[in-house]
Amino acid sequence: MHVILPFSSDSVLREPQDCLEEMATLCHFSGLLLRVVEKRIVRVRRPTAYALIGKGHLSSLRDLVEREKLSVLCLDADISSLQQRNLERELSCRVIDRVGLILEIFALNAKSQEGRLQVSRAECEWQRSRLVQAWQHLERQRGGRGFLSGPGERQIEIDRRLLDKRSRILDERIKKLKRNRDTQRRFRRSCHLIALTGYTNSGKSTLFNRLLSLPLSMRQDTRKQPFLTLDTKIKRLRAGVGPGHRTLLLADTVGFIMNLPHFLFESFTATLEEVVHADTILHVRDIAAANSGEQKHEVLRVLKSLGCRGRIIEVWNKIDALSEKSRISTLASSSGCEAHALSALTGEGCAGLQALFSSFE
Ligand SMILES: Nc1nc2c(ncn2[C@@H]2O[C@H](COP(=O)(O)OP(=O)(O)OP(=O)(O)O)[C@@H](O)[C@H]2O)c(=O)[nH]1
Ligand SMILES: [Mg+2]
Repeated sequence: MHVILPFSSDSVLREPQDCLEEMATLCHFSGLLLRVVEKRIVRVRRPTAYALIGKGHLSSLRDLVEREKLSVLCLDADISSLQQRNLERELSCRVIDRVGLILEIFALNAKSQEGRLQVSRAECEWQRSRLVQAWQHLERQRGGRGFLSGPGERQIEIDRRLLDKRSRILDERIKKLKRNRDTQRRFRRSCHLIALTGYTNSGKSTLFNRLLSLPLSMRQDTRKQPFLTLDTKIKRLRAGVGPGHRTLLLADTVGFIMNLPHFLFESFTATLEEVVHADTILHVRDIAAANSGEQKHEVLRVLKSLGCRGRIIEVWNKIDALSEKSRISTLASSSGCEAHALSALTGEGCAGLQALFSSFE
């Protein structure tokens, strides 16, 4: 049995309820066979170095774990490995944080060699980011050999060196694969590259399949799961008809989610390079999602931080899932924003987007 505990402070702009639902989804698809038995919002005003939460919260959680016989506790918070250890000792159950869950999903969905290497690289960076806080308590202690360093400082150095070594090995292997990718990209340079990007589950892969009219065996997987697509897939796309038709390239890429730590993007630079180098970025939005606007801003923030230079065109997907009233208003506002409102699932509105492709240089 499991429980979810998003921690939210007053400074956090997101709705706690949205965070809870998102954590429940992440738990469900983590591959850890978690069954959510309770979702609870615990407000942490002053995080503690020991276990993030104070004595009062710890004691009420201890009661809950005992009463429900919980085996795992998932937190919507970044915790150091020291805080994790302390929480696990205090509560007598396993503790996993949000990034830990996301990494579990990444590991589950990484199919290619490059994808798996990038996930391992991200795991190294994650461990390293948690190390810094984990040994702070020992760093303050003096003693042992050396003049300035305490035992914590030596331990953190050992751990860091081990992680550095592993990161270097992974980097070398990723670099080798990247060279192949660069060669392929040089061959493709003459073709206009369109990258499908957007929030996870917005319908990028469904649109990819639709625009390419791929046969069943070659379609991208589009089950309703976060981060199902981890490896970039590129296919030729024919725009226009007759002898004057053009050949473009269409790329399906990894999706984004709120507040992903930057190291995760850094570990996935090889995959995200296609987005960075794209001539046109189709920003696929789930226009029926309750927090669609919030998702848009997160995606734009990430695209900016990646240094994307391509022209961004918005695609308002899932119009079939809207009520008749919001559908009419969405269609009206889409033309004002030069966005393409469509349904990748039913095909409605896709012809307008395909017609636009013929004008791409
Ligand atoms: N109702 C509706 N559902 C859609 C539409 N497009 C996609 N979906 C559904 O949304 C879910 C996610 O679709 P995907 O195409 O896998 O989304 P994605 O953006 O590629 O997701 P990740 O690769 O996991 O980031 C699936 O259950 C799709 O069937 C649409 O136009 N309408
Ligand atoms: Mg996908």
